[in-house]
Amino acid sequence: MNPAYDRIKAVIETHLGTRFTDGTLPLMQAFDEVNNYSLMSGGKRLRPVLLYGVAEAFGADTEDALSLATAIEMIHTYSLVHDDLPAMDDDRYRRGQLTAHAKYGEALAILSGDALLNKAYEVMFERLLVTAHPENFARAAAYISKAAGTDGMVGGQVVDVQTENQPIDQETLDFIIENKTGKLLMAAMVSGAILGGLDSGALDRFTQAAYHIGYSFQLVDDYLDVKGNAQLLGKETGRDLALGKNTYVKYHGPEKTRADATAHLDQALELLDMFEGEHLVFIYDIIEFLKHREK
Ligand code: GRG
Repeated sequence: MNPAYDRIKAVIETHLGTRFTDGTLPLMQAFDEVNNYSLMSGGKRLRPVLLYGVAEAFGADTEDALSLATAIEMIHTYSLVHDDLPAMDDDRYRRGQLTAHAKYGEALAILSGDALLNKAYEVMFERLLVTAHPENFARAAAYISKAAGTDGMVGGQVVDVQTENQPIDQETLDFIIENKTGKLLMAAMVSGAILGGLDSGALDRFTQAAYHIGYSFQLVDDYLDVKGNAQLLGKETGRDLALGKNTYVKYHGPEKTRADATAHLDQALELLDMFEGEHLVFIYDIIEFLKHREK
C-alpha cells in the first residue's frame, strides 16, 4: 500500500502473533493453532493500522495504541469466524484459505471466535492497568466495546441476518451498513483520536469523517461481491445474491454503489481538511486506496 501502512502493519503482525501461546495441554496447544489460523491469515489489517496511525499522528502513547490495535483486529477476526459459520453465511473460504469451521469443525470455530473476542478484552484490560493515560485509554476502549456490540456490529448483523430474502427500506439498509461494518471501522479511527487527546470539537468532526469512511467500506464490499475477483478477494463472490442479502448493490446497482462510495470518501476528505495536513498524509493515502480497492 504505502511505506507508513506497511511499517505499522508489520508492527501489528508481530504483536498479534505472540498472543495465542497459552496452551500447556497438547489439546490447548492445538487450540492456539486454531486461533492463530484465523488471526494470522493475511487480512489487510485496515482497522488496527487506522487506529495506530491516527493515534501516532495525534501524538498518543504508541504502546496504548498497539494494545487497542491488537484488540480491534481480534474482535474483527472473531466476527469473520462467526459470520462464516453454517448458521450465518456458511462460507468455505476467507482470506484465501478454508474458513475456520471448514478446517477445524464447527465446535472449535465457535470456541475460537469466543476466544478471540475474550482475548481482545484481556489485552485491553492488561494495558489499562499500566498505562500512564488511564482515562483516555478507558474512553477509547469503551468506544470500541460499544461499536462491537448490540449498538454496533452485533446489532447490524442481527438486522442483516433477520432480513435476508425480504425487501427493506433505505433506513433499514443504512442501519445494516452503519452498524455491521461501519461502526468498528469508525471506532478504529475515533479510538485512535481519543488516545491522541483531541478536544471535543475536533473529535466530533473527526468522528463524522470516520463515519463516511466506515459507510463507504461496506458499499465497496457490496460492489466487490458482484464485480470483484474471487482470487484477489480470497473468498467466493456472488454470495450476497445467493444468500438473499440486502445490499446497497441490490437497491442501487453496482455503478451507483461504487460512485456513492467515492462520494462518501470525498466527504471524509472535506471533513479532514481542518486537521494539520502532514499529520494525516497516511489517512489520505488510505482513502485513495479505498477509492480504488479491489480486495
Ligand atoms: C458475527 C457478530 C458478527 C458480526 C459479523 C464482519 C461481519 C459482521 C460480517 C461480515 C460480512 C462482511 C464480509 C461484511 C463486509 C465488511 C467486512 C467486515 C469485510 C471484511 O473486512 P476486511 O475486508 O477483511 O477488512 P480482512 O480479511 O482484510 O481483514
